[in-house]
Amino acid sequence: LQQKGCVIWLTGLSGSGKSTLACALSISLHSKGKLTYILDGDNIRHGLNRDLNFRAEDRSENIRRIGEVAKLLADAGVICITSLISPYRKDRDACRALLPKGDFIEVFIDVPLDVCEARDPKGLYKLARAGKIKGFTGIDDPYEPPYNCEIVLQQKGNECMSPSVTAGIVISYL
Ligand code: GGZ
Repeated sequence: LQQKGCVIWLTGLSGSGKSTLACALSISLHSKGKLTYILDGDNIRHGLNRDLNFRAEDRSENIRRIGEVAKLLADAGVICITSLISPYRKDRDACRALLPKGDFIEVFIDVPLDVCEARDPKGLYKLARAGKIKGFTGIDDPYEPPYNCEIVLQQKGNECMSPSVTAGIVISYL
């Protein structure tokens, strides 16, 4: 296997399209013969991180562990794609610091809150607005956008960004 590993770190609100982009990226990279692996917060919270909740310290620990796993995969030559809200800048920066310069590609999926909330694929925003979920990112918990990330995918207006287009932007960066 002749492949250099790296971490593509997707960050953004719930419903911004991180998982969809992760899948599109993975499929496209596979078609180019690349080995990839997706670490998705929602899945990993059922296994490795099932002891963690959504309080600030638990989110930080969730991100720290996934950052460490991503580093191991990248060391093994895998293109590791992470799909986590990862709302706190300091946690993302700590994961970046685990990797050699250039091997951590932070991608901000910049979709306005009102658009994510209108999509509400799992009905979680509705529950959060009703006070049935406390500490929901964007509603009553913060999201800190990156200052200096490698790629910003910015959605303007209500027109959905096509995952094949956004995946293409990330792949041309690579
Ligand atoms: C944010 C929550 C919460 C709260 C449950 N806040 O859109 P989803 O459903 O499928 O993805 C969200 C997922 C967030 O997990 P992460 O591991 O990515 O979060 S973090 O990086 O902050 O650790 C959402 C669901 O879990 N979910 N409660 N309170 N998202």
